[in-house]
Amino acid sequence: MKAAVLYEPHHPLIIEDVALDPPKAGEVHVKIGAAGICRSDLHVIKGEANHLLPVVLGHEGSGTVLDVGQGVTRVKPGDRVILAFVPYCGHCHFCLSGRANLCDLHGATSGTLFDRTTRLHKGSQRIHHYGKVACFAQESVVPETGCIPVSSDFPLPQAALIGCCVTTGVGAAMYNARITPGSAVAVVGAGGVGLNVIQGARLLNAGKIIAVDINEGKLEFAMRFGATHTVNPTIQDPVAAIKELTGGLGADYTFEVFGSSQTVLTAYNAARKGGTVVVVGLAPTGDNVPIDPVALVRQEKTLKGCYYGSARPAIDMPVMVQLYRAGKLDIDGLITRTYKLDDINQAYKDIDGGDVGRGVITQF
Ligand code: COD
Ligand code: ZN
Repeated sequence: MKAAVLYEPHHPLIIEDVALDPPKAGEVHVKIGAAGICRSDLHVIKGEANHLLPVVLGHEGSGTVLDVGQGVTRVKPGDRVILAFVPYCGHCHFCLSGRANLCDLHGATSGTLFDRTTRLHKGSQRIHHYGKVACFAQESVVPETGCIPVSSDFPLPQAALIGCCVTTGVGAAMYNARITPGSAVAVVGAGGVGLNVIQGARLLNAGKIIAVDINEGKLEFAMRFGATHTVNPTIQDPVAAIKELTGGLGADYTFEVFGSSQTVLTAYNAARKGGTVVVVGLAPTGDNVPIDPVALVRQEKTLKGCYYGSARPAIDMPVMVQLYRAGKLDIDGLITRTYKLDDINQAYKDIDGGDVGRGVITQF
């Protein structure tokens, strides 16, 4: 089957035929229907995040079950599924305490399936699976717990986006920050994930929602998803601007949704005393944020990380499906470009070049 393989950072993905072994026990063979273009894959392509290579990237996917391995009960051939990039083992401390997004076994087996082997290979060369999803391919084999069933009339591109940007962004607002009505919120980075933090804040009845981005087009686009104010750090000091918009206090909740020490610091400094700073982006490996520990104490700020929207995919993705169906989450409007798998390198140039919204691969 055809897949897009990354052999080396800073090099284009190679579209080629690779072998995909049948699913083992507890695994599911899926025909990929849609795959979103997310900056996290770009972090690996650019060498900003380390990953075992070669790898089939793509962690925002949906598809149809082709066949299942031994003992699989959650899905059957023909089912439509959202693919979760943190499937859970169900046995570790974190799974058992209701934080399946932090599953230990998933973290310890990064790049492979749970049994530490890959189903993907080319001759004798093993090819890794990004996020145990590897959806930049015609087909994939994924853990059963990474399959979240949706009804067969649910659109595949929208299902794919629930697999990453919607759940990561809305979840950061809803499950991690738990924004209270009337709050002032600032979101640094209004890309695919940031727009979903913004619409999550709108859903939770935030008072002010300030979008911060260096790209004017992204700021205009953010107004459609609920931003009430915009700030462009290339034109004004973002911290001063956020303070001015919040009566000199700073925001109750700030979110960092790009992935750099600079934007983390902006989010941190723009939060008011007692405010909450939620970091969603992964800064490049080795990057450090200079935070004054004395001010942290005196100002009682809360600085938190948020992975996968602090969501429990099996429980919370069906909530995203319901909110979309009820017209409370706009996923259609997020999808601004569609691509063929063959055009994946162009798709990554487009996200890096600053195109608004989300691109989705719909032809494999
Ligand atoms: N100030 C404000 N905005 C900025 C700045 C800046 N200095 N620099 C860039 N931006 C903006 C860009 O213009 C862009 O609009 C936005 O930041 C980033 O948007 P996208 O669409 O390029 O990126 P996303 O939304 O697809 O991904 C953002 C993440 C933070 C999720 C991603 O980069 C990341 O770090 N992922 C790792 C964390 C994670 O959970 N990964 C797993 C699945 S995503
Ligand atoms: Zn993503």
